[in-house]
Formats: sequence, structure tokens, C-alpha cells
Amino acid sequence: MKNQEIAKIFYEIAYFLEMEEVAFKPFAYQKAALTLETFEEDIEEIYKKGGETAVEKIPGVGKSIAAKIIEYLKTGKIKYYQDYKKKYPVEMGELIAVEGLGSKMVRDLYKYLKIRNLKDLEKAARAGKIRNLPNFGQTTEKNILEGIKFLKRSKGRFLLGEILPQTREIQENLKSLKEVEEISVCGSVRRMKETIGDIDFLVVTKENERVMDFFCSLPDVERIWAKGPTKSSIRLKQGFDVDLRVVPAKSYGSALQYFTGSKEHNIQLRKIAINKGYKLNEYGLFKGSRRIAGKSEEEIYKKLGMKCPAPEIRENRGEIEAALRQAQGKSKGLPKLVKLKDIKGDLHCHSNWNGGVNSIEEMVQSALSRGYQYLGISDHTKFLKIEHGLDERQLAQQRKEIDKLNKKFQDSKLPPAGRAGKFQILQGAETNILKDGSIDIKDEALKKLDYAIAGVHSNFKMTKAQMTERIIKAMKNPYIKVIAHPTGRILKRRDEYQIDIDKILRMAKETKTILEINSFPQRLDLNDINIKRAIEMGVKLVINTDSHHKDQLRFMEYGIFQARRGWAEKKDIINTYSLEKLIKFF
Ligand code: DGT
Ligand code: CA
Ligand code: CA
Repeated sequence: MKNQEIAKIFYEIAYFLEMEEVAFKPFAYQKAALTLETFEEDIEEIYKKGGETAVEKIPGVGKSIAAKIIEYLKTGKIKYYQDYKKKYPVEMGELIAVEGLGSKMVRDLYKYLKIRNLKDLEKAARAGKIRNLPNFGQTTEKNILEGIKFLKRSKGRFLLGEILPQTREIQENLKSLKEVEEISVCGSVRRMKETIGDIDFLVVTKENERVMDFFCSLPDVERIWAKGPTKSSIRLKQGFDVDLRVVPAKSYGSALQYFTGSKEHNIQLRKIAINKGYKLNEYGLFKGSRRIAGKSEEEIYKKLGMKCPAPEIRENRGEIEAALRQAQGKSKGLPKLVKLKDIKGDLHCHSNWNGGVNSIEEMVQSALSRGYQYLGISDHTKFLKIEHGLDERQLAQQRKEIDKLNKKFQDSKLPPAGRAGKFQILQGAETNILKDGSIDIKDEALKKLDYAIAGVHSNFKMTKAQMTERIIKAMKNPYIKVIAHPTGRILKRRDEYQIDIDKILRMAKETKTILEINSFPQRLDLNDINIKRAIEMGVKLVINTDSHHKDQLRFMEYGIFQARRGWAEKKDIINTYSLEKLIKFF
């Protein structure tokens, strides 16, 4: 699929246009990039089937952008982009990834210091050359160095959101081989960790050579690190590695268990085996030289006196003890983890009233197709100017449109098949927690919403005590029901801001404020450990997608994975509630 490649180029074009301070156009390219990036259909297929007209019909793609997509599909290049690259020979993707570095700064860094890439940037910052540039200063220089340090730390790991679609594609490909008897992904992908080092596959086959030949000639293979009858390892063009191991059917379960990990879980499990006088490895569970289990994971855990814990919680954070207790019929067994099908709606979505791509109605169609009972439109509010945040008057206008749409849906012949027979659009708003903890929208306007969300979108660098107080003050506002992305981290880009999470959790419980698990693959905030802690303290959570495009509603699964990694059950998540229960709750 070329969707991602083209999206990446469009993002870069947007940055180049911004560098030249061209009006409006950057937004058009960003919108097209966002659309392509989230599109489930293959753009190449769309073009093949429907030609130019079909490409132009994609929302957010006009005539001139469509022409560039087609140019890329035909020639592998876009001249417009190449020309910019010639004019500014900078590694835009690399530089812009540094937190706090914008396109105009990239322009000036190139103009004054000929900085083209991360290496140049680090050198110049270390030499103290950046602080003297107009509009930069010492703080910016320090922030740049911190940003680089953070990038280095997360290097070599990929977002689950980038990896999972690829994993599924490869798995389908391998499955199509008739010689493949069993296949499973294992490692951190099976555990649905937020970031992934490499993909691990496990296969049962009698035709090792045939399978390995096929694997090593998959489309997009860039390098073959190793190729053998039982283990091969490749690097894909997208930049990540894939391992494939072949095992006999009698060891499939034990290999699956072993290669799923985590390492910490395995170490603990092996101790239990040893205490029982067994030996556990990827070939099976052995008593002396006799294999007593190996075909399935369940069998192995059972022989060790345990229930089989879900892969997402195999991190040695108490799941082994819980699995033992459950097998013994004691209380505090394994959690009954929340599932995607438990979700009845999404409460954090953006429409084209602010920076989103789609109309409220288009967002609703997407929610209906997912069988939801409700959709909360929670657009940004006025403090966030770059997202075209709404003020009190615009919120009131939006309310009118939502009421009208709700009436329209009630009057039409809906519900479509598979839905619970009711649907309602709720009006929320993603308000801003200002520096002093106040909200950028007046209480009288908040009162008229179905619920209000609040989030920190500015002044990230405060002391721990200040930031904690700031958020607590927002939680104490009776109209603020949800705190969005509570720790503010962006994976591979910036750390959490400093907060006293225990204090926040205690206040969330006290003020009955819901904390969000944000499903956006770059956020996944709260993280697994904080989710577990929140649940233990009795804090309720919501899993939202933060969609800025109708197709992003599908990101819900990433929030679910994260929630499961944090041991969340259905009862802990408020958007598993029915419409009536939710409205009453608010
Ligand atoms: P990643 O790829 O860094 O995101 O993380 P994993 O968990 O996929 O790690 P990876 O790919 O190095 O290895 C896959 C699994 O194999 C891992 O989850 C557990 C198992 N494994 C690997 N090395 C060891 C080891 O030294 N000891 C034990 N007990 N298990 C290991
Ligand atoms: Ca791995
Ligand atoms: Ca591996």
C-alpha cells in the first residue's frame, strides 16, 4: 500500500509551504495527508478501479492534489515535492520530529547555519550556536537538545499503530500458503505493547524450505538478515524487522508461550516449573526427559497449576499470582478484560467545526457503522487557535445543529441492522486547562453541554506541584467530567509532563472525574501501569479515539489493547454503558 508513503510526502509539502508562509495551502496538504494516512482502502486500487475521478472524490483531495497522487502512483515521484527538496535540502521528517521545532525554525536553521539533519542540529546546539539566532535563544537551544535526547531514546522502536496493520497483512500473506498449518504472531505485538521492537511470527509446517523462501521474498523485503530452515529474519522497506520461526506441532504451544513473553513473565513461569520439578522451554514442559505438555498454551499453564492469562497482561505484574489463585478457585483471580465489542460509543471526536476533516453527520455515519449507541462531538475550544477552537457563541450554534441532526436520525427509518435501536449525538467540548487551572469556556456555556472534557494543551513545562494543582483545579470544576490524555505524552516525541499521578488519581476518585485512555496510537495515555493503578483505586475510565477524521474511529482497538494491558474490565470503562446509563451518569 502506498497510502503512507504519499501521506508522508504531503506532510512534508505542508511544512515546505509553511516555511514560505503560504496561506491556506499547508492546511489542504495536511488534510489530504491525514485522509490518506487513515484511509482503509488502498489508494492504488482506488485509482485502478475508478481513475482520476475516483481519486478526486476522496474527501479532502482536490484536483491538484489528486494529480500529485496519480503522478506518484505512475512515476514514484512528485515533481512539486522534488523541487522543494532541491530548494531546501533538509531532512524534514527527521528535524520536525524534534519536539518544539516548527517548520519556520527549520527554515532559519538551514538559512543561517546550513543545518540539514539531526546530526547537524545536535552539533550546532552543543556548540551553542543556536541561541544567538534571531527568535531562538537559550531556552530553545536547551529544548532542542532535550528533544534530540528523547528521540534517541525511542529510536528503533515503532508504534503499535504502525506495526499492527503490517503484521496483519504479512499474516494473511503467510496464511494463504497451503503449507502453513498454524501461524501466530507472538512477542510484543501479541502482547499489544504500545511500542514494538520487531515482529515475531511462529509457524507450524512440514515444508520449512518452501515457507522460508516465501517469507524471504515477501513484497517490501529490503534485506535478509538470516535464512535457515527453522529461523529467518528480514528487514522490510518500512524500516522494521520480522522474525519467523518454524516449530513442530507438538511444540507449538510451548513455543507460542515462550516467544510471546514477556521475558519477565517467562522467568517467573520457569521458576514455578522448577519448583514443581519440571523444566520449561520453547520445546515443551518436561518431567525428566518426558514431554508432559507442549501442544497448546492452556495445557502448559494447566500443568503448572494456572489459568492461562491473556497475552496483554503477561508482564509479571501480578498476573501469575492471579492465574494461580483462579485455578485454585480463590478470589482475586484473573481479570475479565474489556473487549472491543463492549464499547457502545466514543466520547472524544472532532468535526469540521474545528480542525477536524469531516462534518458531524459524516462522523455519525461512521459511529453508526460501528454499531454505537452514541457519539460525543467534543471539538476544541477557543484557546486553541491553531485548531480553530470554538467560543461560547459557536458552541451554542453547534448545539442547534446537533439537536437538528438528532431529530433527523430519530425521524428516519434508522436504526440499521445490528444496532441497539437507539442513537444519540452528545455535545461535549475539549476545553483547555489554562496555566492557572481555569477553563477557557465560561461555566454557563459548559452547563449547556452534555458533558465537558478538559485537557492540557499549553505550558507543558511546569513543576510537578504546579502541574498537579493545575489539573486538580480543573477536576474540581463540576462541569468537567473527563480529563483527556492525562499525562500529555506523545510517543517517540515527548515525555509525560510532570505530575503526581497518585494525587491526581485520588482527586479523580473524590470528584468523580473520569480519566481518558486516548486511543490515538501516538498517545495511548494513560499508559498500562497508570491504568492498573487507577482501577485499583476505583477511578473510572473512558476509552476515546480523539478522532479528527471519520475513519479514525477505528483506533478504538488500540485504546482497548492499552486498557487490557492495564487490567481494565468492562465495569471500569464508562463508554461500555448503555445510552441511558451514560446520560444518567453525566
Ligand atoms: P520487542 O520486540 O522489543 O518489542 O519485544 P519482544 O517481547 O517481542 O522481544 P523479542 O522480539 O526480543 O523476543 C520475543 C520473545 O521471546 C520475548 O517476548 C520473550 C522471548 N525471549 C527472548 N529472549 C528471551 C530470553 O532471553 N529469555 C526468555 N525467557 N525469553 C526470551
Ligand atoms: Ca519482538
Ligand atoms: Ca524478535
